[in-house]
Amino acid sequence: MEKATLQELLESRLKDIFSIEIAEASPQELFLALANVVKSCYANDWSQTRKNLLVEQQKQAYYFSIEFLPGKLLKSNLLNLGLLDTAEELFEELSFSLDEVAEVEKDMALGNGGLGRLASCFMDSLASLGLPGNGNGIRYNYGLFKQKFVDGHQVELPDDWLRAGNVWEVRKESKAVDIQYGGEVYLIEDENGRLRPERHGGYVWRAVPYDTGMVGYQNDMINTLRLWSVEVPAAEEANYATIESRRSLEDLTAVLYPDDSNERGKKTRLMQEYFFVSAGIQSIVRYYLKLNHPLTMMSEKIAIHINDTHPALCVSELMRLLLDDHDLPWEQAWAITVKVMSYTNHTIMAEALEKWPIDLFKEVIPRNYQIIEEIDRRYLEEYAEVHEAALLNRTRIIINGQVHMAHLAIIGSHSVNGVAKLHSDLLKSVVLHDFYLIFPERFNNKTNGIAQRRWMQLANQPLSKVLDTTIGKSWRHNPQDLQLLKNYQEDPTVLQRLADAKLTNKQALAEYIQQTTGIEVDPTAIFDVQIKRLHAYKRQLLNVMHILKLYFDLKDEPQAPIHPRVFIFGAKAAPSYHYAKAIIKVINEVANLINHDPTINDKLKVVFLENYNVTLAERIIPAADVSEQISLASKEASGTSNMKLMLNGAVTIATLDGANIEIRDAIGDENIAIFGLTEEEVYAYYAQQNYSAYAFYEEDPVLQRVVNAFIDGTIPNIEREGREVFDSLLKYNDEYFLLKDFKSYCDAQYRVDLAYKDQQRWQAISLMNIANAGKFSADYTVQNYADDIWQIEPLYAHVKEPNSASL
Ligand code: C3B
Repeated sequence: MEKATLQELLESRLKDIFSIEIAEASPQELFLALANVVKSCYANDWSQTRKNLLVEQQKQAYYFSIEFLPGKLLKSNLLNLGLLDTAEELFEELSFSLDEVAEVEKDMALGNGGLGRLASCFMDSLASLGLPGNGNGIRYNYGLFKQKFVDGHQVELPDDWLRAGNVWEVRKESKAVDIQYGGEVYLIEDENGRLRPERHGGYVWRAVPYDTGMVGYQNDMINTLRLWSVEVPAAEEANYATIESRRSLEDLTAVLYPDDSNERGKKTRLMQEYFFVSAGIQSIVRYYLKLNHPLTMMSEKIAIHINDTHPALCVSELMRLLLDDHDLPWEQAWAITVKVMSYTNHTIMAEALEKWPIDLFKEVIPRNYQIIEEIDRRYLEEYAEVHEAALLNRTRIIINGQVHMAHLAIIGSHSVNGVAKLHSDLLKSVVLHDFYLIFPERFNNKTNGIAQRRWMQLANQPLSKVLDTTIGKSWRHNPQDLQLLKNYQEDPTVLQRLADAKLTNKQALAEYIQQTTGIEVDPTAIFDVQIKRLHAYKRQLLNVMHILKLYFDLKDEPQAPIHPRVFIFGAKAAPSYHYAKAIIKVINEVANLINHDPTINDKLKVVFLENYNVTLAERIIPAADVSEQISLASKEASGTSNMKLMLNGAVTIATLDGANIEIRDAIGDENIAIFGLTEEEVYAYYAQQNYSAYAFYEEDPVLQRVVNAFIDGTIPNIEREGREVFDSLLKYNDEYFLLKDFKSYCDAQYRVDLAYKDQQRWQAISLMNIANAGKFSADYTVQNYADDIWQIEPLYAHVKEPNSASL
């Protein structure tokens, strides 16, 4: 599209919506008008995609996830439609900045962290590969809370993202479905001797879908992210006459639960899970019936993915529809279900493996409960002759009055995968070992990936430009073409250009830090970044301990040859996660201490940026020199910020955990700073039960000084929190082995400091990180899901751009 055409469209939208001219428009008005233009640019392709899928009867995948974290969509839609440059030029001509306009958009934060962001990266890749794959989730009125720091403490404020409306969504009233809750269900024998459910009492709520187009990268493919919102069914208006009764209904899709690992026992959460599962499955079956294909062949047209255990009810809900509404015999319904379903596990943390009390299940979804009981009974019966009773009792779905959602998902799916090699191995050998004995063929690995177009081109324009002029533009759809950069490892011009791009990004972040926190940071310092949810196992505390060590080193020897460093944190803690909140307070007070100590001479700065989200990640990641991936080995399933930071040229300090191992394998030991216990060593400690945090503390005076700092008044204002930290390390024997890993972590940090001082070497390492990051594109991950699990194929041929460079 020509610039002039875009301008005309923009002008006419501004007239239509606001009756104003461009010159009078505010960034808000420009955003809305431009977003509407963008939407109209893909409207036709969206309906065409749907039509073609129906005509071609192609198999489609449906990704069920209780979280999606798309972030802002304006620039990514412009990019994918091939309009980004044109829009940028136009706005510049009109003396506006596109960035300022894009800034207005609300960050769509319908997720907590890695799991939700992964779902959104997958949406991008599915569409960009031309693969028919749709998202199914919940349209929360309030996204993940906004984080503020008050006196160093985290305070949570509501994220009212929908207040000004959401320009991208389309309400599809005609596609609404009813969701049944509660009541009593009796099984009555019909004239053919078949047991039929008869429901007494209970209530019905309406699920209304809001669809958002997921725009493929310059290939005319538009998939759909369908998010469901609760409403009063038309026939029941009279029963919801009071504000209170309406509120209690509306509560269902009001808020995203802000704990990313544990929402045990909350009735509304279970109702949410059933809500988007039932709505999604009903709409899929309705669509499938339009194809006039026999139900028994459903797996030829439909793949349903269970993203973590939250949508595990997909299994019992599809069974319910096939049995109760379509009269299929149990065996047929079960065979269909298992072929259609697949499941991803995202964590080995026990608290995240959901279990629900059966009383709650019976109360909320009685018919699903009956079906789950029957699945459980038949499971025990079917495998009784093959496996020992003890094994079956450990793997059955209902154990000790609780429904185990992971068990339901595994028994009801043909594929179970982890999200990095190590994680998938641990599932087989430890966490889900019992299931592996029963269903070895179901287990596989799909290492996570990231959307390189968003995390490079959109987030990091300076670096994208260097890449484009050095190796061509093909990396956008052939991420492995980033390997071409390896040819320039010793090219001083290219290395300098990479360094310049990094500096530009660091200057921009330094400005943001100054504006939002008042802290001055020097862009020539090392920017050392740890951005992720706050969890004990991710060990932000280990990072703090190293910062304290450097602080003491500088106190003892102000001229110590340490390259200046800015430690940057971004992290939200679940509001109920007391210990994580204590760590936030400690980090903020350590920051206060160090940033205000003149004797440190600005050699160290600590910055904790508020309200870490996708948009903030897009600011921080391009400016990072060092990426902190320091979880205790075995605990981080994969991690994805490790991939984003690597792609942007940061050098990683890492334990051999999650995808860090694959990153190390891709770039070689010389381009990453590895430290700490291995997974085998961690498990050896568990087996021998001989870890003594105190022993490490006792023998290392440096460690003693650091650990004592939490309680000896060195860090002001953390009396309670400092004590909690101290006790977690010594009194409760340091669950995540920080004291054991401290020394090797400090050594790795020292190596990083040395490497940075040799800028030529540093830039070459950084280059190798960028060059090898293509492997971790979600395009490849999604292609693997498509080939191995979903068996879906592209609708349109993959559009390729000509590449000016070659190997
Ligand atoms: C996260 C894991 O903690 C990460 O290691 C992983 O990279 C991502 O999922 C994506 O697979 N995770 C999460 O964000 N929320 C959960 N409930 C479980 C895992």
